[in-house]
Amino acid sequence: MVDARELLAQSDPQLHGLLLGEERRQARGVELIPSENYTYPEVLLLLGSVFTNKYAEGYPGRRYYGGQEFTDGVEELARARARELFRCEHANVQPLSGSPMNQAVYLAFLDPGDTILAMDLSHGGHLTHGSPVSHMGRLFHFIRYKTRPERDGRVDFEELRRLARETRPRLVLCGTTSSPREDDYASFKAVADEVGALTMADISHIGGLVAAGAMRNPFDAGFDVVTTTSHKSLRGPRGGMILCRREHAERIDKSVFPGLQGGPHMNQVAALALTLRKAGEPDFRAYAAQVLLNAQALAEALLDRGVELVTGGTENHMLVIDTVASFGLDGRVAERALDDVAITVNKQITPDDPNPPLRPSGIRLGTPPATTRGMKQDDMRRLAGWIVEVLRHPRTGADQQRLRAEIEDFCLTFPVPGI
Ligand code: DSN
Repeated sequence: MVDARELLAQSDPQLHGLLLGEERRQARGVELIPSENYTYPEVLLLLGSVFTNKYAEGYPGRRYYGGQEFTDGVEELARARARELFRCEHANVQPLSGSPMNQAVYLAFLDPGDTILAMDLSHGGHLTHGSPVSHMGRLFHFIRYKTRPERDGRVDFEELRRLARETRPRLVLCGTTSSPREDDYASFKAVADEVGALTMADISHIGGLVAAGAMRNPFDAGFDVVTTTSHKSLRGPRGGMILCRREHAERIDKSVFPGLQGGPHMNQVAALALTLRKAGEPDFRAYAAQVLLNAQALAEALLDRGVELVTGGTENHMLVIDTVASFGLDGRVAERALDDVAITVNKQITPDDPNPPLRPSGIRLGTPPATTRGMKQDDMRRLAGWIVEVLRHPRTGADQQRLRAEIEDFCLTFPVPGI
């Protein structure tokens, strides 16, 4: 059998070098970006499999091209596993990623100009939740609610109710991309019901934690639609899923294809099917519980060292450090200082941030990838120590190299699956 790696090294040494570099970076450093993870070796295999060759427009049993005897089986498996895991009546597993996934939901139910109530970007919402720089923000009329002025990350549901009565949204959207709080789905549903709006929860960040029963499931509060990406806490291939009640199935499916997308990426759907099987196993439930324990340990260790966390702690897998308040550094400088010692985080805007998005006031950290590598609470405390040390006294020269080597040695004791 031809060794694909050797082939790549011969046919494109430059690209091969970049692949080796990225593998080395992932193995020697630690990924603390909360939306990332290290996927399963089987997912890497399926992503690189012959399923990538196949066009499969349509849905199982209703395709536009022939040769679907295996792709139909793959998609059926993924759909059935998603329904069981998230306890829902219908699953569309074709969205290519998170943004088209959310777009497909809006376009399934709403007309241009319709009103959607969604979380403000700086308070935790996503770009597709109505940021003016997203096409969705131009197409629909987003009213963006915020968390309470106390900066505790909670939503003021009286204020939300007032906004809903005033603006009569057709859709009430919750779910966040940078909030360390767990959503109160029942209260969102009560507000939406009062004004006759549909309910949608974007649980992209916490999809794996919900699947494992470690966090609340919006369907328990009677939500209409739930969206989640598959590559974050769920640990799968890049992609998205739209989960919904049976009555919405046809609208959702038509909106994804032919409304928004062409052929699904069947290699990705196959990898998702595998991911969903793994997510139903006891090991994954233990993993999700450890993700939360690690986030608590990291938060406590940072707070003990006087670090200011937005919302004062975490209820999920992520935390946001106000680096300006804690260290007098903007998020871009903090991200770079940590990158220099092999700790990868991302700069993050904070609620009503006075600074611009590329030079915001904070950084965002999360525990799913480190937990995948087997790190536990003691390791989080060690990481917290390094983070504070570096941000208090950003390192340069030989001093930086010494610390980087120490952190790399630590990381190398936790192998990256698939490398
Ligand atoms: N890029 C994702 C995140 O980091 O949260 C959301 O789009």
